[in-house]
Amino acid sequence: MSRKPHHVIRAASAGLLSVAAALAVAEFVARFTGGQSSPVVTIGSVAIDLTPTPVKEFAVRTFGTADKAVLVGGILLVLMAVSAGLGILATHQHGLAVAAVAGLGVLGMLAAATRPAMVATDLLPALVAALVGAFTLTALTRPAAEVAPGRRRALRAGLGVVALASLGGLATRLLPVEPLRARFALPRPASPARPLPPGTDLRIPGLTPFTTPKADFYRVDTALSVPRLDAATWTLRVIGASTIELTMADVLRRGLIERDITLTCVSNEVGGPYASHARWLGLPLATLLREAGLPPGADQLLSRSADGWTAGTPLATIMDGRDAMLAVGMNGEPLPAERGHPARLVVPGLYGYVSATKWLVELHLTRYDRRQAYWTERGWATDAPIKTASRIDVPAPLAALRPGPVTVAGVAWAQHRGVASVEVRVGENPWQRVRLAATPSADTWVQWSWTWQATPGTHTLQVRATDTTGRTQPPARVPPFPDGATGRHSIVVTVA
Ligand SMILES: Nc1nc2c(c(=O)[nH]1)N[C@H]1C(S)=C(S)[C@@H](COP(=O)(O)O)O[C@H]1N2
Ligand SMILES: [Mo]
Repeated sequence: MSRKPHHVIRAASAGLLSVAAALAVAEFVARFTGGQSSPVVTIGSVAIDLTPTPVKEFAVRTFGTADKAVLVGGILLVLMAVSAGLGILATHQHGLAVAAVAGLGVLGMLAAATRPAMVATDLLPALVAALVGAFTLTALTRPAAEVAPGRRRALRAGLGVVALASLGGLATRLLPVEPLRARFALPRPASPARPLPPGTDLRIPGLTPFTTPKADFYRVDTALSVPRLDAATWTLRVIGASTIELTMADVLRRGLIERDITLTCVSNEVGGPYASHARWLGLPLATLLREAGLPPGADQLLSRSADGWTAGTPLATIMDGRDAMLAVGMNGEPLPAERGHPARLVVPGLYGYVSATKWLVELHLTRYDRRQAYWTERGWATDAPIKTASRIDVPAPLAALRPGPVTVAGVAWAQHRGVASVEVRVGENPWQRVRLAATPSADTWVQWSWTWQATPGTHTLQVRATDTTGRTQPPARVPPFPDGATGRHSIVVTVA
């Protein structure tokens, strides 16, 4: 082909600019229609839902909590490549290229239309993106000879408008998100948590604190854009033998309980970070479900989030006397937006994907043979009690230590059964029982510590916990899919 490189670069830039302007204006519109309607978010959400489980596992393992940023970055990269290509196409197949840019916008509309919680206005950002993209590409790449001078001026004015709107769109991305409306006051619990027993937190440098600081609490969910529900207009539908509907005032009026409960994600690898602790305030779930009435044959509580995500919890577990709750408070405050404001489920002893629905809007008493939840549809286990786990936090892996006394410490958990003992082993030496810190209940993790008389050399330190049913963590390493990882955490250190 005889085209000069700078022509190609100009054409590619025109394509890039058109799609960038389209996306920026879409962001501006999404500022009004809600973050969930941004085309990058809807396309990303479709990608998340369609991604095969092993790939998702790989993403969580490799990128951790940055998985969402990586996904959005990937989508933007693909879009950039496609739009540069369309810009080049426009120099010889003008109409086709413009149609293709508009087609990208239509794809965005399709993505928005397939979101479970979509409303008609969610289509607007992608629709506007399609129009802006097609117009901008036309204005930038139409051969000058074809355009009458008067039209040319109009095109230029139009481009100016698009440029301004794009700047506006970029600015809205940089603005901080608005705070949650109606930050209701939490009532005093009818049944308060007992104060943490003395010695619950050993406060050893490097050891995971007993109560997780707000900023460090692990976050795992499929929401690319955090749903921002208004507690003042929020309602919860409970579908049982009868259907009842509650407002936040209805929830807060009932007797609330306050409990210490440690959450854990099924995707946590041996030694991984996806467990965190908080003090939760909420309505006992069993009371609420009895109020709606348990339909005969119901064995599953299917809970639904405002963004369409679902979890299935065994009804028998919820009703067995444990502190399963509809939580509205966390560490003395209303739930933060990313924790499910204004209400979520918390069920001690079960992994989050079968128990901890955030942005909760519906509870449905049903049967496992009738309805499946989000992750069980994707092959994860129907029943998922948290497996016993233990982790070494200090010393750090590959630490260089001096001979003599060394503090070894970490956490262990076996929610609702409780941790009975933790043992540590250096190399092939006998297992040593370590000191367990105090805990408020069996529904939390426990800190442990041990003083090791370190001798020169390279050593492997290994940990294992035994729960109160007498079962010790098995040595076999299994990955998280489909019902949680097993295996023993170990670290290597050198003493010189
Ligand atoms: N709406 C909604 N709730 C959800 C999820 C989700 O993807 N969407 N993920 C669940 C999973 S897998 C876990 S482990 C917990 C994590 O809760 P956290 O993010 O508050 O730590 O939330 C659960 N609740
Ligand atoms: Mo999870």
